[in-house]
Amino acid sequence: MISKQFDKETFKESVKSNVRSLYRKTIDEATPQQIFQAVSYAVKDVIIDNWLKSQKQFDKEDPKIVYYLSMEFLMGRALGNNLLNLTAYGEVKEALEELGFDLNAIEDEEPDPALGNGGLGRLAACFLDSLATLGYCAYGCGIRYHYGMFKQEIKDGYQIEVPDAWLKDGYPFELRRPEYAKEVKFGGHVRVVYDPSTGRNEFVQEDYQSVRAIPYDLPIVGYNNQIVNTLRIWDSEAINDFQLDSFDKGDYRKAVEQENLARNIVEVLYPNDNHYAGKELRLKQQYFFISASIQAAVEKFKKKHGDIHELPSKVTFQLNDTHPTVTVAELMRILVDEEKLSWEDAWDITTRTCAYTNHTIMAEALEKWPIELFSRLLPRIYQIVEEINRRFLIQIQQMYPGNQEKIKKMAIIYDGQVKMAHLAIAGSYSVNGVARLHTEILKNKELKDFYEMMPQKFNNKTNGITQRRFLLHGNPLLADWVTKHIGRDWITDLSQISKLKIYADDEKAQQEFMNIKYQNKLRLAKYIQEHNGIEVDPRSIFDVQVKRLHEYKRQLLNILHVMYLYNKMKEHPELDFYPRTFIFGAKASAGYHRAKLIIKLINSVADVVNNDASIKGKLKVVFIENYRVSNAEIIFAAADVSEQISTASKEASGTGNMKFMLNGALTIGTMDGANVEIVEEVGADNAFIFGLSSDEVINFEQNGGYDPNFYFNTDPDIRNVLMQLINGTFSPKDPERFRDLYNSLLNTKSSDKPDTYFTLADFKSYAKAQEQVEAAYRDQRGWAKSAILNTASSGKFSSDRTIQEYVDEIWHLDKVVVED
Ligand code: 26Q
Repeated sequence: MISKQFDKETFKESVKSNVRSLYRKTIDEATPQQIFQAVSYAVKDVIIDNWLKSQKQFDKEDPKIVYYLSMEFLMGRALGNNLLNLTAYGEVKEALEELGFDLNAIEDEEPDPALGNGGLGRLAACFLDSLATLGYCAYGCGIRYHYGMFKQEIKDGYQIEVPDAWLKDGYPFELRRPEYAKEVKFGGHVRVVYDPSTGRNEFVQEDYQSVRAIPYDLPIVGYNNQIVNTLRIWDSEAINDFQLDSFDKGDYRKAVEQENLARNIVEVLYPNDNHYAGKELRLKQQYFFISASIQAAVEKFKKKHGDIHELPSKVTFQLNDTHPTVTVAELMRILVDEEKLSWEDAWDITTRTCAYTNHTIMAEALEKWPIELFSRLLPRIYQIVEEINRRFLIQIQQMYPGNQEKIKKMAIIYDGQVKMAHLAIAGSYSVNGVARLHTEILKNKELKDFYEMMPQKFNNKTNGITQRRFLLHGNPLLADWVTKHIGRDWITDLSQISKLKIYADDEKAQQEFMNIKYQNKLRLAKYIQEHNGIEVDPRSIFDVQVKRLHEYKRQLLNILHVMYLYNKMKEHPELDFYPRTFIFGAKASAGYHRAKLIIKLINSVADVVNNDASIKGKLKVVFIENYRVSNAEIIFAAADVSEQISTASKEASGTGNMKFMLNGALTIGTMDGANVEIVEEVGADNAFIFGLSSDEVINFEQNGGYDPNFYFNTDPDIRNVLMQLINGTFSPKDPERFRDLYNSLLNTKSSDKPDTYFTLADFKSYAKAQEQVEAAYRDQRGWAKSAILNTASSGKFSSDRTIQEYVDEIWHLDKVVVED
C-alpha cells in the first residue's frame, strides 16, 4: 500500500540531514546506532504531524477519554511497528536500501523498551495499539523506569541479571513535556484545620517530602488512520535544585533526601511477575505515577468542563491489576480536599470513574500493605482509605447484619493490612477478569463474597493480542500469504481471518503454509545458532514454551517429560522417534531461587541430551537467552507446538497461547485460562488437551491436596525421572544440585506442602498428549490442515475485539475520525 504521507526522496534527505545535525557525520561515516537514531527522528517527524492533528481533533470533538493506568507497558521496539502502522514500511525499506542500509538491521539497533515483566505489561501495550487503531482517545499512564526488565545472560547454565540501560543512547521516540510537571508529596503528617467560612475541616499535609513528576510522551500510532495517541511515562526530579550554600543545615539534609527520593523512585522496574513484594519503594512508585496522572487528568478535564460532577461521563480510569489502586483514594483526595466536594458526591464520582481488571488468583500475588508503612508514606491517603473502609463496613453490615465473617473476609483494612483488591472493588464500577474461566473462578471462588454483594460490577473481558505486531510485523511471510488469499482486511478486522478455513483442505495451500513455517524455522534456527551455538534441525518438530518462569506455569513438567523421552530413547534405540526440538525461553524473578534452579535444570538436561551421539540428534533442548518482545516475534512465527501447560485454574488467561495460535502452532495444554476458549474456537481435534480440570484441581485443594507419593511409588517412569534429579544424571559434579526440585515434588521431610501444582498428577496424561502430537505431526497433511485452522480460528483473540468489548460494556468511549 502506498502511504499518503511518505515521499521517499524527502525521507532520504531527512535521514541524511539528521545524521549531519545529530552527529556531524555524513551517512557513510555513521554507526548503525546513529543510523537508527537518524531514521527514527525522520519517522518521528511524520508521526508528530499526525500527533498534532489527532490532538486537535480530540480537542474539537471532546470524546470521552480512557486512562489506562499501569505499572507496566511492555512496548517492544517502536521503529518497525510505527512504520507498519503508518503503512510506510515498504517505502522506507526501499529508501534505506537506496542509501545502502537494511531496515531489519537498523530495527535491531533499537533497544527493546522493556518497561514490563510479562503478560500484564504486554497486554497494556497491545491495548494501546488497538485503542489507537480503533480511533479511541486513550492515554497510557506509567513510569519511565531508567532500567527496565533486566537482560538475562546464561552463564554455566545459570541465569545472570544484567541491568537494562535502555536510555543510554537516548530514545528517539520520546518527547519530554516539562510544562506538564506535577508535584507529588510523600510522608509528613496531616494537620486538620477548621475553616469557619465553609464550616469544613481542611486537611493539610505538612513536613512532607516531594518530588517533581515530569512526563515523557511516546506516540502510539494507529494503523492507517492518522490517529496518534499518547503513552505518558513519568520521570521524577528533585524539587529543590541542589544548591549547597543556600541551605541551612536542616534544609540541606532535606534537600539531599529529596534528591535521593527522586532518583530512587523511577530507577528500576521490579522484576516480579505474579508475585507481591511488600517493598516501600514499590508503593512510592505506585503513588508517584498515580498522583501525577490523576492530577493531570483532572486538570485536563477542568480546562474543558465547568462541572467536576461530569467527570464520569468524560473520563474513565482503568486499573491494570491492583498496582494502580491508590487511584481510588487519590481521586477522592483531589475531589474532597481540593475541589471541596462533599464525601458523598466525591465517592459517587469516583465509583463511576474507576474500573478494575484482575489478572490473577494466585494468593502470593495479592497486594496487602502493612498499615504502618502505608500510613507513614501516604498519611492523607491512608485517612481516606480508613474512611472508605468505615463506610464500606457499614454497607456490609446493613446487607449481612451481625455477620462478622463477612467483615473479616471483605474489609479493606484488616489484620494490620490494607488490601488493595478490596479497595479496587469497592471503588470501581466494573471488575473484570481476563478470560471466561478466570472470571467464573473470581465470581464463584476468589471474590465470591464481593460478587454476591455487587454482582452488577462483575464482567469478563477475554484478553487479546495485536495481529499487527504478532503477524504483520513478526511473520511477514505468513502475513503476505494471508493477504494473498483473503485481502488486507484482517489487519484491522481479525475476524476476517476465518475466510482461510476454506483452504484448510487444499493441498497447495497446505504446502505453502508448511513451507512458510519451514522458512520461519530456518530463521529461528539461524538465531539459535548465532546466539546459542546450537545446531537444530529445522525439519524437527519445534516445540516451544516461552513465558515467565513460574512454578504454576510448569516448565518443570515440560523438562521432566524431556528427561522421560530421553530415557525412553536410550532404553529403546529400536523405536522410531520423530525428531523434536524443545525450545524454552523464560526469565525468572531475581530472588525466585526455585525458578532459577529450573532454568539450570533445563540447561543441564540440554547439555547431556544435545551431546549424546547415541540418540542421533533426534532430541534437542534449547534455552533461548533473554526472551523478550523482539525475539518473541521470531519464535512464535517458527513454532509447531505451543506449550500452555499451567496447572488448571492458575493461569488467568495467557496471551502467548494466542500469539502461537495466530502463527499456526498447535496447542498442547490444560483447560486453563484462555486455552479453554482457544480450543472452543479451533475445535478439540486441532489441539492436544490433557490434565486435571480446574474444578478437579480446586476440589483437591479444598480437600488437602493430592498425594504425589502415590505416583512416585506406582509409576516407574515417574520414579526414574525423579531419581535422576538426585542421582547426578544431569549434574554429575554435584548430585545434590536439584534436590530442592525433587523435594518440591514429593512428600519429604523438608517439604511441608509438596507439589501444589499437580505436576505428577498430570505427568502421564501430558506424556500421552505428547505422543499424540508426534503421531499427528507424522501426518504432514493432517498437521498442515490443523495449523491452517489454528490461524484461521484465531479471529476472536485480537485485542481489537477485546478493546471493542471494553468500549461497549465498560468505557463507552466515542470514536474519533481524523481526516486528511
Ligand atoms: C506486585 C507487587 C510488587 C512487585 C510486583 C508485582 C507484580 C508485578 C507484575 C505482580 C504481578 C505482575 C504481573 C502479572 C501478570 O502478568 N499476570 C498475567 O496477566 C496476563 C494478562 O492478563 C494474563 O494473561 C496472565 O495469565 C497473568 O498471569
